[in-house]
Amino acid sequence: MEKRYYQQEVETMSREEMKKLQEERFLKQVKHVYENVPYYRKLMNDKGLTLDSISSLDDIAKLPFLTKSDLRDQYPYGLLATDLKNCVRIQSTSGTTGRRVVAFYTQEDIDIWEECCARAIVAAGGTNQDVCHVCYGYGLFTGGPGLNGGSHKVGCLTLPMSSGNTERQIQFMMDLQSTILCCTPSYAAYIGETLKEKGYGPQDNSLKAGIFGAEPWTEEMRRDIEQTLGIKAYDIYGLTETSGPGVSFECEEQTGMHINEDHFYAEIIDPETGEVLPEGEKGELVFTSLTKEAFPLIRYRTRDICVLSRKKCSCGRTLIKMSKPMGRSDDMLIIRGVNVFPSQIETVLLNEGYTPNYQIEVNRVNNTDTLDINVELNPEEYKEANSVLEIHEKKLASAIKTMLGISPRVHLVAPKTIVRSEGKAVRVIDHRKLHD
Ligand code: DLL
Repeated sequence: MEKRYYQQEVETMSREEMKKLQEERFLKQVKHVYENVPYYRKLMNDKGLTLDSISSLDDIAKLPFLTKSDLRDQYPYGLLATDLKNCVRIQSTSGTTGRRVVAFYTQEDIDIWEECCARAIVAAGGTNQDVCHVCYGYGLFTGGPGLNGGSHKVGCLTLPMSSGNTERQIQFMMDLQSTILCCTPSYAAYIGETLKEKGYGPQDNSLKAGIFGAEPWTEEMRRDIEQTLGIKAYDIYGLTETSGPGVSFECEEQTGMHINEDHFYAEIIDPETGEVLPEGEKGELVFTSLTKEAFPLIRYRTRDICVLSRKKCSCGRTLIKMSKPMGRSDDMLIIRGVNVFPSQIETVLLNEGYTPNYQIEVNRVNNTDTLDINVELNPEEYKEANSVLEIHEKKLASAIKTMLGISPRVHLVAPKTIVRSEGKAVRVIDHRKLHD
C-alpha cells in the first residue's frame, strides 16, 4: 500500500526535532496561560512557581495537574485564555447538566483540530476521491463537527448525516456510495446488523474504511464490524476538553493510536500518587495542549488508563502511540456514547424524593447499550397499586433522561431487595465486555 500522510513533515518527524518543537511550543503555552488566565497563575504561584521556574519540557513535572472539577468550577469563562471576541465556537461534553464542560475555540484552534482529524482520515486511506459519511452527533458533541471538518480538509465529499435514523443512513450510504464511515463503534455494528437484516452482504456496499471512537470497544468488536461491513475499522480518540476527536488515531498497523504530539504532549501518571511513569507502564493519561489559543489545558488528567509506546511503526509515522483506553480511574460510564456519572443519577433520585438505595445495570444488547436503574421503595410507597408505580417509574425515567440525555428503564423494587454492601456500595453493574 502506498504510504500517504496528511502532514508528512510532522507525522514522520525525527524524535529530536519533535522534542525541540514540543519544547518551544510548551514554553510559549505556559507563558500564554500564566499571563492570560488568573486561575493558572494562582495554581502555579500556590506551588511556588513563576514563569522563571519553567525553562524546559522536563520542567513540566513541576506544574500542577488540572482536573474536570477545575473545569467545572471555572465554568464558563474562568479558563479562557483569549479575549472572547477572538473565539468563534464552543463545544461541550455530552448529556450532562451539572457537570458540563464548555470548550472554546478560535478559528486557528478549529483549523488545527480539523487538521488532526484530517490526519486520521488519511491514515485510514482517505483521499479526495472518497465519500465520507459522518454519523457522529453534530451540535455540541465534538464527533460530528470534528470529523466533518477533517473530511473537508482532505477534500472528501462529506455527508453530514449526524446520528440516528438508520433507514436514511442506509439509503444515503447506498445511493451516494459512501466509502468511509465515521461513527461510534456500537452504531457501526448496528448499521451492519440492519444491513444484514435487509439482505445486504459486505460486498453490497462501497465502504472501505470506518473511523470509530468516542467509546471503548474490543478487538472482537472490531473483527465483527470489519466482517459485516467488509471494511477496515480504525480507532480514533479524543475528548472535548482537548478539542475533540483526533487527539490520536490509528494507522493501517492497527496497533494503537498515534498521538498528534506536535499539538498534545502526553504523560502517563500513577493515578494514586501523580508520579510520572516511564514509557510502557500502564497509568492515567495526562495531556498538555501545545498550540491551543482559547482553551489551553496544562497537564489535564483524562482519567483514561493507557500505555504509551514509541515502538517503530510500519506506517512510517514517528508519533508516539497510545493503547486503547483500558478503563478509567474514575466512575464515568459511557452509555450510547454519552458520558454518565452515577452521581448524576443519584442526584435525580434524591431530588425526586427516593431512597439512595439504587443500582445501575448497563448491558449491551444487539450492539446497543441498555441502562436499567433499580430503585428501592420504602414499605409505604411499595403498597401503592401497580398502575401507580408504573406512572412513578415513567416520571422518574423522564427526569433522568432530562439530566443525562439518554433514556433509562426504571424499575421501582420492593424494600430491602437491593443487596447492601459491607464496604463501598456497588452502584454499577456493567455487563458489557468493553476491554480486551
Ligand atoms: O468522545 C470525542 C470523540 C468523538 C472521540 C468522536 C472520538 C470520536 P467526550 O464526549 O468528551 O469526547 O468523551 C471523552 O470518551 O475521555 C474516553 O474515556 C472516551 N473515548 C473517546 N474516544 C475513545 C476511544 C469524545 N477511541 C471520553 N476508545 C474519553 C475508548 C474513548 N474510549
